[in-house]
Amino acid sequence: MDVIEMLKLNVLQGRRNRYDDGLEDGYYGQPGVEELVYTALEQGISVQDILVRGLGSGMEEVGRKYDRKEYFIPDMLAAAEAVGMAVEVLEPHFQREQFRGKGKFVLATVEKDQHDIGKNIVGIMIKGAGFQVRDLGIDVPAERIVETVIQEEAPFLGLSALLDTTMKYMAETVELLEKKNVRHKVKVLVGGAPVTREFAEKIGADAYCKDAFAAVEQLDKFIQAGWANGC
Ligand code: B12
Repeated sequence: MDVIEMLKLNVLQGRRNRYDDGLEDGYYGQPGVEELVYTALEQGISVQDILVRGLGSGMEEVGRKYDRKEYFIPDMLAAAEAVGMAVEVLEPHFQREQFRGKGKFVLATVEKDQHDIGKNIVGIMIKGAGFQVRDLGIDVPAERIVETVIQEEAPFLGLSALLDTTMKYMAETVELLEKKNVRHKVKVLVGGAPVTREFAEKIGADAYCKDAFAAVEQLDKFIQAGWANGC
């Protein structure tokens, strides 16, 4: 099994490091997600591959298991913690300070939503692509998001929602941008498992992105079209 497969397996087992037991017996003492991330980096595997093919794909499988009622909330939490820790280890490896010139990107998980794994992956990838990311975290009210966009004069905003019940706060945020008369100054990207292209269009967002790669591609398209740095 290669290191990416082992990463996926250890996300599924919810093992942060070698001292975690895992959901099944027999793992204690073996490398967990933290050690495997270091091994992958040593092997020259890219941060994108570690994030998307290893951690992201492991979390997607966790989601499927939860849907099939094979996993429950504590299992999801253990997996999420393992991924969260790996993301922290990876972050410094994906900072290319010299290429930060593509513009500011404000990023947030909307109000009443605490899911942040996908958002964090998007944040790291966008940072790596040369944007200056201002991550406001989870459960962020529309007022705070819009205030930050205005203060930072950010040309890009990314909103994440993982719950049917919180998608409406994306719409609220876009409406507030209109109300404050700054909607024309910022491109709004939306994403998260329940979000669709149709929903994005309906609420007047500029783009729906199915994953972090799509987000980077979309941002580059905006820039090629002449949109950057507070247009
Ligand atoms: C992990 C998880 C949790 C963890 C979250 C931990 C964390 N730190 O994030 C915990 C255990 C806390 C949790 C809690 C809950 N969860 Co939950 N959770 C999940 C799970 C299993 C995985 C989500 C995930 O991390 N996916 C992996 C990442 C990599 O994928 P992603 O988030 O989709 O992100 C990618 C893209 O969507 C996109 N993207 C995401 N955001 C953005 C933003 C932008 C700007 C862009 C461009 C792109 C983009 O790019 C990302 C990377 O490629 C999903 C199942 C699923 N199928 O999604 C359920 C799921 C989202 N949860 C669900 C539910 C119901 C809950 C709870 C209400 C459960 C409960 N009864 O308490 C609570 C709600 C808590 C809250 N208020 O937010 C439901 C939502 C159902 C719905 N449609 O509304 C799901 C779908 C499970 C299910 N099938 O029922 N959850």
